[in-house]
Amino acid sequence: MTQRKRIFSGIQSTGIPTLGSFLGAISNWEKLSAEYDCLFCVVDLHAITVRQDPKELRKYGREMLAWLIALGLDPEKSILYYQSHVSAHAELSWILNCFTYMGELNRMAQFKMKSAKNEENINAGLYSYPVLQAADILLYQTNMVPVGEDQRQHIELCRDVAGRFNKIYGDIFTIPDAYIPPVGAKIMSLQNPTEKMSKSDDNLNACIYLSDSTDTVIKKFKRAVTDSDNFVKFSEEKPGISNLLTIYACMTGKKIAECEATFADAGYGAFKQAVGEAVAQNIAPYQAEHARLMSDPAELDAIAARGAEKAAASAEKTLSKVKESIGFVI
Ligand code: AQP
Repeated sequence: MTQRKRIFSGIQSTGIPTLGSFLGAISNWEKLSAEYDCLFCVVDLHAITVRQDPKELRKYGREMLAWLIALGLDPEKSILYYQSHVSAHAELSWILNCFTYMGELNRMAQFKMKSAKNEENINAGLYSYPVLQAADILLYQTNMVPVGEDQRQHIELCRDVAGRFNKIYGDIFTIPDAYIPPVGAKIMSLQNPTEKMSKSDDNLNACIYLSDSTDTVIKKFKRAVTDSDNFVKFSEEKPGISNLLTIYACMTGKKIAECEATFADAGYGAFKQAVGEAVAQNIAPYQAEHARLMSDPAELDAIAARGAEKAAASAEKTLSKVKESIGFVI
């Protein structure tokens, strides 16, 4: 029997997931979970690289797990768990820190962006975030990592570190490939379409949260920043309209050119209304399922505990190989 290939991916418990993380990552996790052996992780260790309120962090952790299930990840088929429940992540991260160069980390775009936003708290964790991410992935002998475009650079670094380690110690880690979707890999802010839509954006209008009501979704799309020529066309010079076209294409399963044709004579008002309605309609059933799951936190905790147990057993195998190869007394 041939073994199924393995997928790992994670999402931070820093808030309610956005339309960006849904289209760039989670919707693909759901599709891929039918044919791969999958682990999906709420990466709460990553979340604390930015200061978090303890109550909120715990609340968003459970909420995120509930979102993953509501969005179609089946805990009977995929392993779902919290990163902090499997200590091997932190352990391998330390080891890989010793195989990652500061020059490599200095080049990471996310570190530059996040440290510019958090000048008062540029901590070592924020700097070595990609090393922990590499540990997350490599612990499970992952073949493929489905992520949004913003994570491409981190996956490249993970591959480099794994390759370096293997060169010294033999074939310890599987070298993973990134899976970046052809459409929807970078959903942009509705208020600044040259920046990524981000769940921790201070401007609530910039972001569609999966929990937003139909009215809120439609209002946010109506207020979306575009340009003034009133022509619905995908182009580099029209980042706002191009972003809305991408969202509409993902929501309806149509090609961008088809969407352009549909709205060729419509004007921006009608186009924005249609995008808002398509998104609201699409996310409503997930919201109902999320509310149902959140009404039973004990069951969510039990799912996470079962997931962590399976993940830890798998992680331990890689960690033992790593420790043995390095020369730790075992
Ligand atoms: N706007 C986006 N478009 C496409 N993909 C996106 N992802 C996030 N935003 C977009 C993808 O979602 C996965 C989980 O991301 P994350 O929440 O762990 O971290 P992030 O990329 O830092 O997302 P945020 O929303 O910007 O979080 P905060 O505000 O806490 O930093 C990843 O695969 C990511 O590519």
